[in-house]
Amino acid sequence: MPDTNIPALIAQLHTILGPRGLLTDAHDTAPFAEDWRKLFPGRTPAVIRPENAEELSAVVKACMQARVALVPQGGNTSMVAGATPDDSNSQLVLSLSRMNVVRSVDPIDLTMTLEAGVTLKAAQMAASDAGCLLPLSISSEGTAQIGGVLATNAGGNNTVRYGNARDMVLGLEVVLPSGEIWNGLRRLRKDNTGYCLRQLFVGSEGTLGVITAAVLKLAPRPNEIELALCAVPSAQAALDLFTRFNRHDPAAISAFEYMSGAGMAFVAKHIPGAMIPFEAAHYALIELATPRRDARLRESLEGVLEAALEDEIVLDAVIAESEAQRGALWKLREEHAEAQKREGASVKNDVSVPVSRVPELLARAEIAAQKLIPGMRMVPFGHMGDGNIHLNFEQPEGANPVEFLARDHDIMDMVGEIVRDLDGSFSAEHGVGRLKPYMMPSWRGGAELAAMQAIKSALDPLGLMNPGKVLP
Ligand code: 2HG
Ligand code: ZN
Repeated sequence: MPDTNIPALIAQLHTILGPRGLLTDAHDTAPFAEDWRKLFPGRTPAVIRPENAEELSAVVKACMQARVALVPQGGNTSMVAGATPDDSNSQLVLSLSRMNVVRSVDPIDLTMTLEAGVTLKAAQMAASDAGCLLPLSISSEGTAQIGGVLATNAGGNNTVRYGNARDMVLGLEVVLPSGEIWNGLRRLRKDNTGYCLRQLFVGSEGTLGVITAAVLKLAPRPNEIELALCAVPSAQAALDLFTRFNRHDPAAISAFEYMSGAGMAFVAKHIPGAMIPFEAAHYALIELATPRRDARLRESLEGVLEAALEDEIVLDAVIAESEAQRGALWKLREEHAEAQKREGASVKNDVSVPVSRVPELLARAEIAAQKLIPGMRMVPFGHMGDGNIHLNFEQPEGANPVEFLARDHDIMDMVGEIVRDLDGSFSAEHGVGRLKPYMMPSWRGGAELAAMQAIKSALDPLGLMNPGKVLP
């Protein structure tokens, strides 16, 4: 007979976890119940903070017995409300933040083994200390944790060269919805032994189990890095510039990002210390990197940019002269989300299209947007080298934010129609979360969604792992 008595369950969890492992005071639990964008305010009776996989296993078994749902959470930086509970006050949050040990870094194998609660930034630093590079970089890396980064298959700024989080995973440890621990922390480059379970959990957004540790693939740490910010006359020119760098030396490109004048203006307005070198309607940020010390990336960069300036594909350019200047230029790009949040209400569209179709996407979206809501401000930015644009819309100046946000599905559907026509995806890197399951039937319906649902029922027959996320 299931026991849905939450106070009794919490008393049981208290015994398993001890006082440090459980938060129940409303003041302490509130930050875990609200998503970063504040789209879906939730409530939870408790936040579970296990110290290791064994504790977590016991917790999952107790919750299963009591038929109480769990919402796994890393750094709580989801853009699609994928890691927060609903407002029923009946789902428990599972925070992995106490499991934060980097267990080893191996510079010969080029791997690192670490626990889910390590922040991405701390993981990058541990890799760097060992002469290696963890080539995954996202705007929220100071807060985002490895478990969440993997569970959502994060993409970010270096995907153009190294792929998404998925491409870095060699092994995983997962606590399954049954409470069993699967130890798949293998660090093999080749391991062809049946279904690739680890890839099933990567991108499952906590709906199939809880990632507790991982083995990640590293790269050698770069010794030469060059970064340029360019003003370009159009999105098409940004694409042409990308093509030129690609033809020159694709192996050197570690990032190729696009920004608009609108987004840069928000950064200038809202982010203290942001210095925009020149005003433009469109920008490209290009990073080249290599572990070689004799690659003369600076010459390469200058050569391509000089030709592009001559052909008026680039209007102006600045090259970072130091690590500090590199940091300052990257900040202009990475603070876009924060600046947009401070400007007011916005509707985000994390979409991807074939790289060659990005300019058409932007042109068509601008026209359709003005038809739908005159005065709505398009703020496109993102990972142009991957065809992944954050095609975000800010409320018209002075508009009522609540009324604007009430139109979110209209805006997302307007963008979706264009993206579908361009053979793109409605979620490139942020995932589906709680915001977008309604889109799954029309985008992934039929055999694909049925297979996903079959996998979900096989692993989580009671539907207690992150319910309401991903699947409709
Ligand atoms: C980024 O690339 C993040 O900065 C956030 O993916 C994008 O705010 C967004 O839409
Ligand atoms: Zn992004």
